[in-house]
Amino acid sequence: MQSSDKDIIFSKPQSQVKDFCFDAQVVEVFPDMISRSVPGYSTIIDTIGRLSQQYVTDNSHVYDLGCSLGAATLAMRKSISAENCQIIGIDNSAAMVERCQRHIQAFRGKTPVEIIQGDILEQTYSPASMMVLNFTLQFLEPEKRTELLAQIYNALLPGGLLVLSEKITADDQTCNQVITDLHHDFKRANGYSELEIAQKRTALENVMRTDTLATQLDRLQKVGFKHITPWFQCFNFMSLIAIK
Ligand code: GEK
Repeated sequence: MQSSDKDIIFSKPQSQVKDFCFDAQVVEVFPDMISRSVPGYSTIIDTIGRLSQQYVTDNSHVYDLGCSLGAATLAMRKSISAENCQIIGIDNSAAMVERCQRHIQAFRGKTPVEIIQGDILEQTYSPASMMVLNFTLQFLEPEKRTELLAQIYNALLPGGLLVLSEKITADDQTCNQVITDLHHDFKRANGYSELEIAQKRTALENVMRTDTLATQLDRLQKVGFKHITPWFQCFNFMSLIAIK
């Protein structure tokens, strides 16, 4: 991923912490922010690339939903060997899309990429062999999440793959505290102060509502996926694969 400025957005005390949004200020520091905040992010991106080599089939579409700066899109474009495919990245943040388009153009690759600004709930999806929701579903209204997964299931070709990565809450309160503390330790070890951790937490409270693994599995089953497994977990961050 491209180099970026250091994330110091929450380093100064704010009299009132506003809800988090993916604006120009966040775009500037996004690669640094996500790599210092999400344990296993680079492993997940690399694995999405590896899975695309295996699952993307000739003459199909590939979607990166909530693509941000296109890290998963680029990992897939590097690895896809199938012919006549198209990768479509969608994000509803104008600032992200503008930066993502410039970033993608800086790299070469045989698979064409289109980056679209829009709400992933309001798209018409073409037949796809692989779709990625890498830490995006958690930003949708909880009651819209099943609707999106149903759209994804319908768009996927038989044998098609969804990668769903999410921050999760553990069912058990004691365990939830343990994994939350471990995540905060991870952030401290990556240079975030107590103030930054606390203010970011407040900023995300209303915009990122996390589910349990049981809820994630239940939704995927409800929309029709038959083959589902978590393949990665570090603290309260995990990634699942679901195959149609
Ligand atoms: C990565 N996947 O680097 N429609 C479209 N985009 C949305 C919507 C929506 N309804 N809601 C949120 N977003 C990326 C990281 S970040 C995760 C994904 C994070 C977008 C939002 O604008 C942001 O760019 C992205 O989803 C979530 O692999 O920052 O924790």
